[in-house]
Amino acid sequence: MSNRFELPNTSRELLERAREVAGAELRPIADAGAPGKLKRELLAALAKHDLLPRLFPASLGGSRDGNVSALELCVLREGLAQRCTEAETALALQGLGAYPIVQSAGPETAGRWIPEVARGRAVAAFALTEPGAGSDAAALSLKAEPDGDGWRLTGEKKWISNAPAADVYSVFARTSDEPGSAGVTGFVVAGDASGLGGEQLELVAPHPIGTVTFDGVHVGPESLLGGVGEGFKVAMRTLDLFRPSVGAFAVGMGKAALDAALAHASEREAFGRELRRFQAISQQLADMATQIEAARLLVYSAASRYDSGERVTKHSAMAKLFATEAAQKVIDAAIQIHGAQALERGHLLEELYREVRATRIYEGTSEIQREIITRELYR
Ligand code: COS
Repeated sequence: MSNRFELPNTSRELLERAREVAGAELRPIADAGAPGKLKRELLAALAKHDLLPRLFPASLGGSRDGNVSALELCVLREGLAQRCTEAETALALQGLGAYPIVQSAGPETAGRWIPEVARGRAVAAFALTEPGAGSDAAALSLKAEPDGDGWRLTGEKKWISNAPAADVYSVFARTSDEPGSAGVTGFVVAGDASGLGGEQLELVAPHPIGTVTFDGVHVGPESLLGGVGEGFKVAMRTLDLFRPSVGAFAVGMGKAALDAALAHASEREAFGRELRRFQAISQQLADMATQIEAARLLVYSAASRYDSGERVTKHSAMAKLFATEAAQKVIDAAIQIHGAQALERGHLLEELYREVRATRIYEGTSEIQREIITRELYR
C-alpha cells in the first residue's frame, strides 16, 4: 500500500471482481438454498472463482504466495457483502474457523485440514463462546482432561457459526483448574468425532449457527493449537486478524444500503419533487456517505497495520466498533428514506437490517471493543 488512505489498484480490482462474482454467480446459489442452512455449494463456488483459496498460503493448498493478508481479507469481504452477504459470511467463517489451525497447529494437522477448507470441501468453525461465557471468554468451562496421550473434552459451546454441521472445529477448552485465561488450551476437533453433537439455532443472524456438545470427545496430542495453556492467546490473535474484516463486511453492507438510498432518493418523488431535493433527506445522505467513508478508512488502516506486522489490538477493535455501529445507522436511515417498501420480506434493505445486527455482537460486542480500546490506551 503506497499510503494508508488509498487501496492499491490490484486491491480495487479484486474488490470489483468479488462484487461481480457475488452478484452474478453466488447470489443465485444462495437464493436457491434454504435460509440459514449451510450451503456447501456456495463454498465450492467461492473456491472455483479463486476467492476462498486466496485466504490461505499455497503451501497449505490455498493460492497466496505468503501468509494471509488482512487487507485482502477485508477487500474480499467488502466486495462480496455488497452483492451477497451469505457468500461473504461463508467465506469469512472458513477463515475464522481455520486460522487458529493455520497459525498454531502442527504441520501435519494443518496439512490435513487447511487444503480442504481452502478448496471449500471442508467446513470450518471457531468454537469459543459457551452458554455461560460470551464477552468474558476466559471464563469458559468446557473441560479437557488428560486421556491416554491426548485429552477428553466434556461440555458445551453455543452460538457457534457453522455448527453443528462443520467438518472441523477450532475449540477452546480448560485444561487446568486455574481460573481465567491461563488454563485455556486450543484443540482441533473433527466434526465426526465420537461424542460430538449439537443442534441448529434459529437466530436473527441469517447464517447457520448452533450448539456443539462434547460428551467425552477424545482428541490426540496432534490436535493441540499452540501449547497447553496458550489457547486464549491463539483465540485473541485470530480475533485481532478478523475484527477489522467484520468492519469490512459492515462497510460493504453500508455501501449497498447507501447506493439503494441514493437511487431511491433521485427516482422517487413526493410533493412534486425528488426526495433528494428535501434537505431532511439530502443531509442524511451526506451523513451516511461520511460514516461509510470513515469506517472504510479505519478498516483498511487496521488491516494494513496488521500486514506490516504492527500490534493491532486497538486499531482492530476501533475498526470493528466504528464500522458495525455506522453500518447499523446507515442501513436504518436507508430504510427510513425508502419507507414501507424496504420492510417487505426479501427487500435488500430488510435483509441487510437483519444481517447487520449480529455484527455488533459477534467477535466481541461493541462494549467489549470499547473495553479493549481503553485498556490499550492505558498500556
Ligand atoms: N493478542 C495476544 N494476546 C492477548 C491479546 C491479543 N489480542 N489479548 C489478550 N492477550 C493475552 C494477554 O496479554 C494476557 O496474557 P498474560 O496472561 O500472559 O499477560 C492474556 O491474553 C489474558 O488477557 P486479559 O487479561 O486482557 O484477558 P481478559 O480475560 O481480561 O479479557 C478480552 C480480554 C475482554 C479482550 C476478551 O475476553 C475478549 O476479547 N472478549 C470477547 C470475546 C469474543 O470476542 N467472543 C466472540 C467469539 S467469536 S463469535
